[in-house]
Amino acid sequence: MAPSQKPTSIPTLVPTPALTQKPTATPPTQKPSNKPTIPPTKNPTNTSGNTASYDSQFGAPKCSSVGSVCDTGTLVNGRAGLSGGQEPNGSNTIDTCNDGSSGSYHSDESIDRVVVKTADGSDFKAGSLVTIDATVYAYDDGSSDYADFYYTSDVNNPVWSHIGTKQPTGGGIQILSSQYVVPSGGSVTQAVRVVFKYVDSNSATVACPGGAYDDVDDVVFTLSMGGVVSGHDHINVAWMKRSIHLIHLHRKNLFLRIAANMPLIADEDPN
Ligand SMILES: [Ca+2]
Ligand SMILES: [Ca+2]
Ligand SMILES: [Ca+2]
Repeated sequence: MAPSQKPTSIPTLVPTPALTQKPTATPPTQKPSNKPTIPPTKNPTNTSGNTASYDSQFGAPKCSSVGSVCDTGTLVNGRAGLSGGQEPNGSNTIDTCNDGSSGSYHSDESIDRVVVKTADGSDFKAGSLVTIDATVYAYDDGSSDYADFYYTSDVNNPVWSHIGTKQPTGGGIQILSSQYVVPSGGSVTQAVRVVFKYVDSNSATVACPGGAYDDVDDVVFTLSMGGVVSGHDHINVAWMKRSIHLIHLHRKNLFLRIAANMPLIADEDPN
């Protein structure tokens, strides 16, 4: 049978609008349970991944609990005074060093994130090999920018030791890394510093260069104090307590036998 109408020679320009019918699927019928599921545990069992929080006493991000990682997250994003990218709590330095305030966010230099972590995944302690990853924004093609890495083992009176200097291989977001070994004999809190600087005529490698495009960000983290928390030491303490208890029992047994005028028996099990 032939169609009654001739198709039009000009197709319509606009497709028909979307379907107007409601979906036919049945709506959810179940009532939610009265009792919620088991509440979450109070403390996460894996404490190794720490996100830093701003410490107003130090003026910088700090990881207060012991772990193998200390991550600033977004706490150091941008630079103090930077147009469009004001660093929260800038300058984020544990001393009086200040950021430069020239330029604009993600056109000029900034350190946006710093992650400090042990190379072997164990908790921070004296002797740990530590990796510092600095996420930076490099100006232009990055060829005029340098990242200087520092550490201090005295956060209350910081003297910064230079670890190394890295240059970005391109412009924009880059991750620059350096490693150092946590010295022994320092305090339970330690700190690292990243300086990201625009190199001009006076750009010495100093812990606070003070250039107009320079960003300085510190991270404070906490060491595990060895002897107190390791599993072996718990076992040793338990073993020593039991040994002392057994010696006391032996002595008591000995005195009782002497008092009762009984023969002394060597190596008797006091239990
Ligand atoms: Ca800063
Ligand atoms: Ca400061
Ligand atoms: Ca920064």
